Amino acid sequence: MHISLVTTLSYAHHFGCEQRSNIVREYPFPLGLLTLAGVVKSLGHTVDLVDLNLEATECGMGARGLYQILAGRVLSSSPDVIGFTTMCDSYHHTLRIAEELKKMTNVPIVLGGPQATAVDIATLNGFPAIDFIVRGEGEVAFPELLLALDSGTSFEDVRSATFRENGVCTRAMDAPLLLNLDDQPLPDFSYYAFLDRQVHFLPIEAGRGCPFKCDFCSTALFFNRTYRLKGAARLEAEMASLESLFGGGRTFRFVHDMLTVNRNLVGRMCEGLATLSPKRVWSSSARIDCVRPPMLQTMVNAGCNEIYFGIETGSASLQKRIKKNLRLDAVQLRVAEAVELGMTVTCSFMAGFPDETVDDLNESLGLIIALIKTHRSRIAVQMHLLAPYVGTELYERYKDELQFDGYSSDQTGQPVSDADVDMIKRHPELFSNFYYVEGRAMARSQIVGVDTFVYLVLGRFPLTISALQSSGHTPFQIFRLWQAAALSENEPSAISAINTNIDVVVDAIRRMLNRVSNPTRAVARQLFLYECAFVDLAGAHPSQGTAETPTPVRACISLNIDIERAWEAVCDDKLPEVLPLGEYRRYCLVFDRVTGSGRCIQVSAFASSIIRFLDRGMSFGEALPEIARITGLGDSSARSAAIGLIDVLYGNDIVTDEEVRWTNLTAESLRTSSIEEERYGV
Ligand code: B12
Ligand code: SF4
Repeated sequence: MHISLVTTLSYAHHFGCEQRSNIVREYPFPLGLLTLAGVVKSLGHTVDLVDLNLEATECGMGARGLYQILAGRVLSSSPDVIGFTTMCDSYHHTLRIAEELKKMTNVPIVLGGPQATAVDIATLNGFPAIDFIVRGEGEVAFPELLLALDSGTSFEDVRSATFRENGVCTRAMDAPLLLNLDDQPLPDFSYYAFLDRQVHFLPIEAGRGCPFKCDFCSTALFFNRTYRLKGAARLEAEMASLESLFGGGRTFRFVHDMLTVNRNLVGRMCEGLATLSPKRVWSSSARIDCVRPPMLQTMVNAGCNEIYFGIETGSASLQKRIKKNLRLDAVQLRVAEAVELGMTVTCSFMAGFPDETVDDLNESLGLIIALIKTHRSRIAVQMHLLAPYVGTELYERYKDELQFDGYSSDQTGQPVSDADVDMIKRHPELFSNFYYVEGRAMARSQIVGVDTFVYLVLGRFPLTISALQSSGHTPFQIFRLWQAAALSENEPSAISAINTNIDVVVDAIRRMLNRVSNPTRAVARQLFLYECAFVDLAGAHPSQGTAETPTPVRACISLNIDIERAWEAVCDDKLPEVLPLGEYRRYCLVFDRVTGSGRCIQVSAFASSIIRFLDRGMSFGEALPEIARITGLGDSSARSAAIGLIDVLYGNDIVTDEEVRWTNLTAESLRTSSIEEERYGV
């Protein structure tokens, strides 16, 4: 049979793939469909893979009649069967494209994947366009369904199928879970061969299943809580196959619900991977209570350089209530161990649990700030609003209380049109992830924007926030101050993580600082100015500079912050003691006063000491020994080098006429002045 396998429609929003030729470094490959393509092709079927996101970006996401156009594309290869994969964020698109298809053809339409599995009966009841749903893993069930369709036999024996029989929705018995993933055909990535070397991160399914029972999580149930892990030989075969398509030297994302559950299996897998030549680099997710230092070390030896920890909440009591049950005293320890081993760590948090209190959220925000302060650029934090997924224990408990306000979690993540909203409101049982549950102890209005606050305020302005915190504000109070400032000029949706624009965030911080009155406001303001400069430096973080590596620097005539010392002071809660900040001199910040736009310029430590000199923090004579030390040059060569650099800085408008006049210097006068006699201090 010829099968059209169709992706979800959502990446364009998430990943900004503008054109087929301009694909991002990390493409969200539809791993489930590529896996199924491998399986059914090995059985003699042919497969056309339709990536709706590529198709939609070609004709424009907002194109008139988009669903019709996409349906036409699905039919273009004249399939005998159409199979959609599904996710909660994009289920409305899937259903509407299926409806368009049904107007054009009688070809059977099959849905599979996480969302259709969770809402199989409700979907068949509400949408006649859908003929079949395959629940859970597709490797056994989908070929059985194809066989039944081809031979015209009954669907009763198609395991894991949900179908209509005499107008009644019926579930066939479940297919057994695959216990051995190693012997399955390789996923067929050839459909994306056109990406060639553009993608750097490549996904590999390392295994399936998680035995834990967190009450908000839908994945554990999907794989029936049965943990499986592929062996090193299989993983190597998958990596080699991907490298043959996309080139060597890639980083692999090991996809697994919870890779580190079984210490022995992980140990064996890592031992195998450690012997590979060349050794491959990979990332994975884990629970902090399922990785002790020996396992972390083994993983690092095997090539793991990045780890993702789902922490969810910084409140010990909420940990228990959501059944995550992590011991929070282990968080800092485990993250420190991973960082120490050279890993990059991501810690993910959630907010918006129905019984979450202000204290709970305060503890989460406090833990996030503490993690950022301790680990700086080695750690990334995420904050997701709870999305009540169908199929979770939490959903079952609150499904009668779902409310919709158009402000969705980034776990749902995409803008919806009026027609979508209509559909979502008619079917809360299908689209629960777009809804929320009003908190018992905290109103929805109290947490709007907390996701943006963590990503863009704590993530980009940690010094500013820490300065406010050290003056006595709790993290929750700071969030509320920022939220009030952000909401005073914007609709709630404008500060959602999805739609947000960094300018909205920055303006709100500025307004918030104007409203705060406390002794450290001046400090917070200075730090804010400093951190603003980095907003333009994609990926750069103020804490990244060291004596060895260039520190991002910005031109601001009198703002010279020794950022290392400021960090230390903030982290030790000693900021007020080491005021005023203006006295700290180490790495200078260069701020483009001409455009006033906060243009960022990276300069070396050497250049920064020159600029510091020009900022009249010290005399040329005082600066020179340090310049000589940094450059390793003797005094006289260092002096020539410094003068040359000032010429360059001056010539490139990094320092301005005014500054040069202010220090009573010109490049010319520098050349002629005597070092000992020059003193341009305050
Ligand atoms: C890797 C991953 C991603 C990647 C890649 C996504 C992708 N399109 O493949 C990225 C980071 C981009 C991502 C993004 C998102 N993800 Co995600 N993601 C995962 C993860 C960890 C693994 C998915 C995977 O590749 N599994 C391996 C493959 C082989 O399994 P599979 O896709 O389930 O496919 C099997 C079956 O489902 C079935 N099947 C699948 N499709 C079809 C189709 C047919 C016709 C048939 C018959 C069978 C079938 O057969 C396959 C083989 O057995 C899962 C968690 C998990 N363990 O499942 C979450 C998960 C799928 N993601 C989820 C969500 C919510 C999202 C986001 C909305 C938000 C977010 N969390 O970031 C976005 C949406 C993006 C999108 N629409 O694609 C939820 C989905 C819940 C739901 N009810 O829909 C999950 C389950 C995690 C969770 N939080 O509970 N995700
Ligand atoms: S949140 Fe993580 S640990 Fe908890 S059940 Fe889901 S996959 Fe397992």
